[in-house]
Amino acid sequence: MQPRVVIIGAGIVGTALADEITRLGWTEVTVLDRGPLFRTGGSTSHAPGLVFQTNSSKTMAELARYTVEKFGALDAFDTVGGLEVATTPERWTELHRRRGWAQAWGIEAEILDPAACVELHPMLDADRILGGLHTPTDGLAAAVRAAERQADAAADRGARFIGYCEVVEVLSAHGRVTGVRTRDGQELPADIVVSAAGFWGAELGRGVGLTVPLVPMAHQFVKTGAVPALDGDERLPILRHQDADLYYRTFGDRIGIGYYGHTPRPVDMENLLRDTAGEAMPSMLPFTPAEFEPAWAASLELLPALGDTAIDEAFDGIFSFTPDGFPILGEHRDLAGFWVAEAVWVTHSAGVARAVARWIVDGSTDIDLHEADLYRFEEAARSPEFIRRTSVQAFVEVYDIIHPHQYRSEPRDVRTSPFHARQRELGAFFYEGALWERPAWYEANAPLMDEVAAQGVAFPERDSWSGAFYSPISIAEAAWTRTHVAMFDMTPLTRYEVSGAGAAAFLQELTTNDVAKKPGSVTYTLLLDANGGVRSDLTVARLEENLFQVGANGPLDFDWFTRHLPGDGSVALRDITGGTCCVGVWGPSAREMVQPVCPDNLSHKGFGYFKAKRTYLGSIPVTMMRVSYVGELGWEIYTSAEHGAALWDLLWEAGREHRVIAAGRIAFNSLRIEKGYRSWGTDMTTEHTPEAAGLGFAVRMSKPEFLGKKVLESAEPPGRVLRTVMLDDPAAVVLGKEPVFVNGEVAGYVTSAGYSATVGRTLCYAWLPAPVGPGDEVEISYLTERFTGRVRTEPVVDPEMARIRR
Ligand code: FAD
Ligand code: THG
Repeated sequence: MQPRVVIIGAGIVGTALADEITRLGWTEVTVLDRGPLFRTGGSTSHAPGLVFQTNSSKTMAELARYTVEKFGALDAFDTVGGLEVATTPERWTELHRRRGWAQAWGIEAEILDPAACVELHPMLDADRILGGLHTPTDGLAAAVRAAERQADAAADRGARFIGYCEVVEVLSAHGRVTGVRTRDGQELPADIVVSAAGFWGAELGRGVGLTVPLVPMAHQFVKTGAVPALDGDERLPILRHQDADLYYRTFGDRIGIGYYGHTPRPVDMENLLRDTAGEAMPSMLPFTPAEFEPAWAASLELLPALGDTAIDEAFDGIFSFTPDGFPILGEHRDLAGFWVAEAVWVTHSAGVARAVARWIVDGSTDIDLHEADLYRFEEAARSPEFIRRTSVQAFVEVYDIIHPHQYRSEPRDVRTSPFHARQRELGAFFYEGALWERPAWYEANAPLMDEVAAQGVAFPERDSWSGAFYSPISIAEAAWTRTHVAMFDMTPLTRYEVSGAGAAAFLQELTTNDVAKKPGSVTYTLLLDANGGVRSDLTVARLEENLFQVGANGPLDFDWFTRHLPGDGSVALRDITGGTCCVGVWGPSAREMVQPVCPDNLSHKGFGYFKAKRTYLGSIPVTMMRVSYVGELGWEIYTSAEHGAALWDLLWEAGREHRVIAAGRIAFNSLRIEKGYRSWGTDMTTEHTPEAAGLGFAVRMSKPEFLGKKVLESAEPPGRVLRTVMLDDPAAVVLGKEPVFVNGEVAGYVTSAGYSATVGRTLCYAWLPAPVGPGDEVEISYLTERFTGRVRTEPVVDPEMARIRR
């Protein structure tokens, strides 16, 4: 029998899901909505439907592209094109960066001068703009029509749609959904319940003990009266004026204007129905005209013809914002069969629905959804306070120019390592990541710059963009690590303890490498999904027969592990990140530095590469692993949090005669790229096989069974592979996500990059067609420039592994 699916919500997401799920052959689908079909009163009912596909995220761009194609085929899309204009030099540069994303993700886009912009959109005042970015395939979705068409397709396959039917409770038994109860007391049985309830989703989640981190927010939208300059037949492109937080579309001879510059107004769901009582829909709040005044003034400047008309209709519409701007997708871990697909724009709706339908029906997706995964949030990020503050911030920043290395300005200091006080004394500049304070560089190392410069290390000048959130001190720190020794705070590295009689078998079946080695061994290994895509890369240290310490990449790994734990209780999983800390001591002097404070023999024979040992440093109990993501001799040294400060001081003292430094994330990143080490989520994702990502060495096909093995057995050689590229110009810098050209054509994109102190050039990883190999020339566009570079053999530094294995 087919699973019975109930979808809560008949907005653009619920209807698209019904279409995509039935298309995959599950036809026992019922879609319920509290409002009338298909103008339900939700966000979709009044969404003006602008679809700008370009996004810094490749995934989001692809979700949008699919939506455009699908709505086009449903006759619910008008390809009027998208135009984003710049009125400041910063925005003008930003539009070039956005063109880069478009090119990298395969969306047609061109930079236009003011005259060409006016030709496309004659209402524009050419003197007000520096130019624009034109994306011809962008346009207008007819959201309600698209919902209706998709519902029709689903209904043809057997799906049912019921309006005026509010779900008041999700029913469950033994950790599985069993159905829903509606306001009129009916119970509808179900094996799968998908909450596609839009901004109501957080409430529905709460009802089943699930945090859905979204905040409903008001957003102003107005329509003008007739604009005399328009005859109503023009097909003007959708328009963005991001410098003033504004966007525009035409409705015949009227103009619709959306505004994000007003005071953020999170909506209190308890009072929703009261607050929206006088409005046409429960997703519409009364207009707040004073808040719109700057928007109207800015609009008159950009589009002077608006002076001949006035605002005719206006409201404050409600839709969802999330802490990082991405949707919330996935299945409740503790209530099997309960799924969410929320905080999704019309722009991405069909793409999201296609991916989620596959996830529900097949168990995995072909598109990387990690940025949108329900379980991507750290524990502290699930607090109501964090969700509210960061979602408000996401509203404020929606059209801002965000630097790739820009970190949250608030809340800060939520997670600090035991070394934090010492790091501040050394003048650390902190980045925020996963709520941790992470030193990016230390001002205390500034004097080293002259010293390493005297040894030939170069410090090229940077432009203001690549020079932001950056210090050349990081170059000195990286160089110092390769010549002396440095301490890196590795505390934010997520780590788990996996224990019990079944632990070895569990890790052996879940990961690609042979991890069931002798106690004291460490193994680099991969998590694959059912498609053979790389879900994560891990280090697995076997500390005892039945006790492993796993170094992981974040909350999604914990989620994956938890979902795969055997039901018999033979394996225990514990996140030990917060209760422990870690210092990486790496560099040619590491052994001489640490040996005097350690009772164990730290020689290469006594403590080999990729081995682990529990021992003491002074009187501090530690676990040491001879692992180095920076590719130098040394150890990750772990202890419990209460010993952290003492550990740092002990090492600092021991390192004094070796001139040890503390080094930050920027140096760390550049060193790992020199060594050919990948960073999961940036360099590779589930869209890539191990072989394509250059990680085939971590897959042990001779193992009897592991998740993903079957697919790899019959996998074709990869068409695209991850390569290291070295830029030619010593002063050239890229930051990630730039398009890469081969013979003048877009051939791939940059993932991550860093300036290598060792070779005096920027190195980056790029996904490229497999035939493009070492020695081949490429070009990379960076803002308004283009740099040349060459594919290099890997790793660029120490291919013989002489520095690590000695
Ligand atoms: P909704 O359309 O809100 O659908 C959710 C449905 O769930 C509703 O119909 C609701 O009645 C139903 N529901 C909720 N709870 C229950 C329950 N307990 N039982 C039964 N049914 C329930 N996006 C763009 O891409 N481009 C734009 O230009 C754009 N402009 C916008 C302008 C404004 C003014 C607003 C407000 C939003 C705009 N958006 C835009 C955002 C976009 O409208 C939304 O992100 C999108 O419509 C959300 O779709 P949805 O299906 O998730 O939610
Ligand atoms: N330390 C620990 N765990 C981790 C990381 C870490 N887990 C997550 C992430 N970082 C994993 N990434 C890597 C990448 C490369 C290496 C280690 C962790 C590495 N690779 C060597 C190589 O490729 O030559 C060794 C591989 C091998 O011998 O199999 O060292 O930083 N604890």
